Amino acid sequence: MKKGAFTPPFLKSGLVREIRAKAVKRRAGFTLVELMVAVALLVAVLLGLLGVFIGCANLNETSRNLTIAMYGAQEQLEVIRNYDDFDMIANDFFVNGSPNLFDPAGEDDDLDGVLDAGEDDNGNGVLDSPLNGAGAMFISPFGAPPDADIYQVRIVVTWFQKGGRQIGEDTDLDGILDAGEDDNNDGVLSSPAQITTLVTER
Ligand SMILES: [Ca+2]
Ligand SMILES: [Ca+2]
Ligand SMILES: [Ca+2]
Ligand SMILES: [Ca+2]
Repeated sequence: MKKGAFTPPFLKSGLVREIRAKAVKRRAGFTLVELMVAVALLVAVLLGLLGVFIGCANLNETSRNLTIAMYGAQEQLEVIRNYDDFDMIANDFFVNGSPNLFDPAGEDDDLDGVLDAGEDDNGNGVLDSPLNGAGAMFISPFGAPPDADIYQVRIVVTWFQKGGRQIGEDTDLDGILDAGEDDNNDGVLSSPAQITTLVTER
C-alpha cells in the first residue's frame, strides 16, 4: 500500500491480520509440499536414468567382451583348420581328453598371468589380456582312428565382467566341467561364446 494512502480501519483490525497471516501460512505450507513432491519426482527420474545408464554400460561391456571371446575362439579354430596334415595335431594339442587352454585374444598363452618369452605379441613389454577369463578347446577325432581326417572341435570361453559377473560356466577357468559348474545341465561346459564344428583335412 502506498505511503499516505488511505487505509480503511477494518483492514487494520486484528481479525484481518489473522486471516492474512493464515493465508500466507497456508500458501507457504502448500509450496513446501509441492517442493517435496518435485524433489521426490526428480530423485525418482534421476534414479531411473542411472539404472538405464548402468544397464547400458553392462550391455556394452558384455557385447564388447563377447566379440573379443568369439574372435579368440575363431582364431584357435583357424589354427586347427590350417593344419595340412591332421596327424600332426595330436603332437601339438591334447586330443580326446584334456582341454587346450588359451587366453582369448590375449598374450598369456600359458595362462600363468606372467609375460613369458615369446608372449609379448605387440612388443610393449607388458602382458595384454583384454578378457579376464580363459578359453578351452576340445579336440576329438570324428572319423575312425587312427587315420582321422575329420576332427570335432569345441571351443568354450568363460570370463568375468568388471563387476565380477561370470559369463560362461567354467568358474575356475580350468577347462574342466567341475561339480556345480553345469548351469544348463547339458553335461558339458557351455558359454554364450562357444563354437562347435567339424574340421576336415585340406
Ligand atoms: Ca604367460
Ligand atoms: Ca604386450
Ligand atoms: Ca572348471
Ligand atoms: Ca553346460
